[in-house]
Amino acid sequence: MNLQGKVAFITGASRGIGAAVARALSSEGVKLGLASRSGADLDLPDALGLVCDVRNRGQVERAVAATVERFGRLDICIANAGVGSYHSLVELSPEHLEEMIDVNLKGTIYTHRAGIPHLIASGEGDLVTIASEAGRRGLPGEAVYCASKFGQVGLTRALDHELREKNVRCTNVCPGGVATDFALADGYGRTPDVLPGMMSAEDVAEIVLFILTRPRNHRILETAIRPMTEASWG
Ligand code: NJP
Repeated sequence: MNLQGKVAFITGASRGIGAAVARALSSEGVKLGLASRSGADLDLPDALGLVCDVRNRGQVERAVAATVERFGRLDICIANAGVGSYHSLVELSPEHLEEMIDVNLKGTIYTHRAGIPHLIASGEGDLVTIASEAGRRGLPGEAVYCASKFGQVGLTRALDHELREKNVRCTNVCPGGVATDFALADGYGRTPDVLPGMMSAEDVAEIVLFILTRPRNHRILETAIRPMTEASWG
């Protein structure tokens, strides 16, 4: 399916997976609303950089509205912004606990809630959540991250029921380790020692492009992607 002229809104688009998805969509002729706290537009053509903290529902609503105002429609809504912090539940700082729930879970709810009316109006909508393998399995030291990612997965699965008959396709993307700042951040992301085997952000962006370019007679509900260096956890 050709994406030329479609309009997408992406959160966490300033770097990592979000930026790679933005570049991949731009190369297919998609116009972009790119939301992040830094508001980078990545110097892409037909891209609107939007300063937006997804923890703030009003900012998310205004960023989606600005995208629609600029480009006249919204066909694709991608909730990607996310943070991770890995400790046992009792050792996890209250600040990181709140941040993971607020950014990963509430931010995704706010993003899709703001995008959905426009996706329905488009007549051919796509809603994508960048979740995680941690949204499919419980992982040690990741209780709150898993809780936030299971929440994203549940949200998107439920939205599939609400939106299928309105021709909006809803997809969870569940990667394992991806070599981004998220993975590199010392003591905050996943361990850097497994980086050489990790996937690239561009690998994930290719999957997203594949999902969005399927013929409209079917939809991909979930993709689980893992580097060859990671076990599949059963
Ligand atoms: O992370 P990173 P990834 N409001 O750190 C933005 C999931 N995932 O690309 O605000 C708005 O490179 C931040 O921009 P800025 C992961 O859970 C990853 O790896 O300017 N935006 C930046 O653009 C997440 O959901 C791995 O600082 C906020 C972006 O988010 C998604 O993939 C594995 C924000 C983060 O870029 C993208 O992560 C996996 C806020 N409050 C799932 N806070 C992995 N990398 O290994 C942050 O299973 N951002």
